Amino acid sequence: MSAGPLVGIVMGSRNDYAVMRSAAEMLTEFGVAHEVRVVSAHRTPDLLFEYAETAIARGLRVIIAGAGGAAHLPGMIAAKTVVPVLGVPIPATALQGMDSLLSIVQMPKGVPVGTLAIGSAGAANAGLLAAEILATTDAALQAKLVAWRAARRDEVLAQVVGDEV
Ligand code: RP5
Repeated sequence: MSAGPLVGIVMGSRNDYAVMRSAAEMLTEFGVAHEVRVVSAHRTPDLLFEYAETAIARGLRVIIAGAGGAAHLPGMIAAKTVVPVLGVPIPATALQGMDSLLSIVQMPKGVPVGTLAIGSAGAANAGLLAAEILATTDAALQAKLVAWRAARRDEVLAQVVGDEV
């Protein structure tokens, strides 16, 4: 495995981290090397270009991009690299992330962004999906993912709901 981060987690504002930490926590749970950066499409556009343009050379295999509002960050990163980009809509405005979801999911044909659910569930799933992508070439990681799923199954099977007579 590469010594550097395999997954880049970026977000438009440090305020997005309250949501995006769920992606980082998932990657930490699976021992996937990752980095976390604030990269804003409209506040730091030059950094955005540099981040995307150097992603392959730095060994990034997946980029998770979270953004609120008009949420152009995931699409702009995808426009500048062929590293797979997973987009997470952040509920940061009065529209509670619907604006971000529609911005991210409606990428024109030719520049894909894999779009997750709004908020923490989407961020966690982005982390899981990034691990699953890496696991296609990493049998040990794949085994961890299978074990994790089995543990979730067992939790549900052990649940008792209400009284039975
Ligand atoms: C977007 O605008 C960010 O992704 C964030 O969700 C939203 C608001 O940013 P802040 O004003 O909270 O920094 O760029």
